[in-house]
Amino acid sequence: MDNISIARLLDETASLLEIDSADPFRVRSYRRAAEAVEQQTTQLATLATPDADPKALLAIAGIGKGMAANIVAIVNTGTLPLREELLQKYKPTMLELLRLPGMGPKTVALLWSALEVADIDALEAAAKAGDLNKLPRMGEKFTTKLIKGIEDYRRNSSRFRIDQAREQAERISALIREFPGIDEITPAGSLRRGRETVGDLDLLVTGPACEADVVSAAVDHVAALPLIDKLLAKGQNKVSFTLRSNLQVDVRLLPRASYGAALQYFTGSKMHNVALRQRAIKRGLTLNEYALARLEDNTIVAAATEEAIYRALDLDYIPPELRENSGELEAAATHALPQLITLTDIHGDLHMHTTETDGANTIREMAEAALARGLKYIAITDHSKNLAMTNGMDDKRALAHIKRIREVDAQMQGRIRVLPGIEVDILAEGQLDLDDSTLAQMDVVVASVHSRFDQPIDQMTDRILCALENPHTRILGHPTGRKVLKRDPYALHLDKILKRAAELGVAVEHNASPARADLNDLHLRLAKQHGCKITINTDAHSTDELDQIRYGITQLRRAWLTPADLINTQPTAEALLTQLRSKP
Ligand code: DGT
Ligand code: CA
Ligand code: CA
Ligand code: ZN
Repeated sequence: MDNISIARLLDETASLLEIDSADPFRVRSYRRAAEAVEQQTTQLATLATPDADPKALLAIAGIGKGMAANIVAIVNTGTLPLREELLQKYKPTMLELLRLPGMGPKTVALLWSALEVADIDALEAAAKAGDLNKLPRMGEKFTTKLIKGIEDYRRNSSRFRIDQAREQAERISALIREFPGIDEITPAGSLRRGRETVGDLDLLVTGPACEADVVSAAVDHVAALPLIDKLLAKGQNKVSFTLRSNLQVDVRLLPRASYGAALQYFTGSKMHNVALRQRAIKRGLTLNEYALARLEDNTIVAAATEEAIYRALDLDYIPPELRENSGELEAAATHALPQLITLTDIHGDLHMHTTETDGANTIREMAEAALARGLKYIAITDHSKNLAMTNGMDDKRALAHIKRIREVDAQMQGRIRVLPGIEVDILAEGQLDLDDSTLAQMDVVVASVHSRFDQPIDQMTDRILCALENPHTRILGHPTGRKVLKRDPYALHLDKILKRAAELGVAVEHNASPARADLNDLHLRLAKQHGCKITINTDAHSTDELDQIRYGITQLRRAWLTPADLINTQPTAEALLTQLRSKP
C-alpha cells in the first residue's frame, strides 16, 4: 500500500463523512491527513508495521493519535472501520453529486436509497427518464434545472479554481525546493495571469541545478515527487504529471540565462504572445521561449529577464494580469499602462459575517483579525431574515447587533474602526428585507440577491434597479450572483444596472471570495467605464477568509483598476463614509 493509495482512502472517508453531514472539522481532519500523507517521502507502510515505533507517524504534522491508528488500520487491513461502516450507507462517488446546484447531502442520500443513483451519469439517466418526478420535492422544474446543472458541471469540471490551483502550486513548489541548487520557482500560465480558473499548472524552475549539464538529477527529483498520481511525461528538462485531484502539472527546469524568455513565453496568453512576436518581427527580431534574438544572425538581444525583453521591444513592462491582448501592447508602447492597484492600497473591508448569522467568529475576533492585517476600518454586515438558513436577523435583532458592533468599535479605541452594517436581502420584487428605519441606523448597507435566481431577465433587472433606488442602499453585493465553475450569473441587463448605480452613487462590489469573483474582471472594466464607485470586499465568514482579499486584488488588476477607482482605498473610515454617501 503506497502513500497515494493511503491518501485516497483517507480522502474518500472524508467524502463519505461529508455526505453523512458530519462535523466539518472532522471532515477536514481526514482531508488534511490525506494531504499530509501524500507529501511524505518515506512510505508510511514501513512506519505502520506492528513492530514499528508508533511515534514516527505522530511526528507528521496533521496526524494525531486517532489518525495514526487509522493509517495503521489501512496499512494492515487495506481499509478502515469507519469507511466500511459509511460504505454500508453511501458510495464515495456521491460526493461529486454534491457539486451540482441544488444538491444537499439529504437529497443525495435519498437518490441512493430510492433509486440507487450514486453518480452523475446515473443521475442524468434517471432525470431524463423522468424517474425523479416520483420523489418528494423533485418536480419537472427541478429535473429541468438539474439536467442543465449537469451540463454546466461537465463543461466546467476540467478547470480548477484559482485558490485551489495556487494552493497546489505552493505545495509542489515547497517539495521541489528541497532539491539543492534550485532558487526560483514561478507559476506561469493562467495562474500567473490571475485568471479565476486554470486548466493546468505551469511551473518554471531555475537555479544552478537546472543548467543543461546537471539538469537530469533535478528532473529525476521532480519526477519522483511523492504527490504525483500519474506520471505523464519525463523529458530532458520537463516533467508532466497529474495530482490526485486530476489537476495536470507541467514543470520546466530552465537555465538562468533564458529564464526570462521562458517566463514570458509560458505566461502567455497565447494571443498576447502572438501580438508580441509580430511586434518583434517588425523590428527584425525573433522571440521564442529561449530568447529575443536578431533575425539576421541570431545574436541574443534579451533572455534572462522579462523586463529586458519588453524593453528591447520598446515597451514598458506589462504586468502578467494584463497580458490578454486587450490593449496592453498599445498602452505599454505609449507609457499609458495604469498604475495597477496592490494589496497595500486597500484600507478597509465592507462586507463580512459573524456568529450572529452564518459566520464562524465574533465581531471582536473579526476586528482583531482585520487589525492584524493592517486594515483601518471594517463593516460588519450580517444577513437579514429572508435568508433563514443563515439565521438572518429581523429588525429587532439587527438593531441589537448594531449596539454590539458599536461597543466593539469603542473597545478597539481607534486602532481600527468597526462600522455597523448589514447585508440585506433584495426580495423578489426589489424591496429590501428590513425596515427603512432600521437601515437608516446602518453605516454600510450592502443589498444582495440570495433567492429566486431564475426570474426572467427584465424582472431581475427591475428587481435590482428597485433595490438601488432605496435611499439607504450603499453597495450592491455580488451583483451577478455567479459562482465560479458552479453557477452562471442570473439573467440580467448589467449595463442598465451599472448605469443607474453610477447615477445614484451606489457602489458596486467586487466580491473577492474566489468562489464568487463577482463582478468579474470584464464587468469591472465596464463598471469603471460607467463611472461607478467600486468596492472590493471579502464577504469573509471567518477570520481566515479575510486573506481572500488577495484573489480579489488580482481580479481588479486584470480589470486595469488603479487605487483611485476603488472607494476602500480611502485612508480613514470618515473619508470612506463621505465617499460612500456622496452623490455624483
Ligand atoms: P490554461 O492552462 O488553460 O488555464 O491556460 P494557459 O494560458 O496556462 O495555457 P497553457 O497551459 O496551454 O500554456 C501556458 C502558456 O504557454 C500559454 O499561455 C502560452 C504558452 N503556450 C503554450 N503552448 C503554446 C503554443 O502552442 N503556442 C504559443 N504561442 N504559446 C503557447
Ligand atoms: Ca496552464
Ligand atoms: Ca500547460
Ligand atoms: Zn451574500
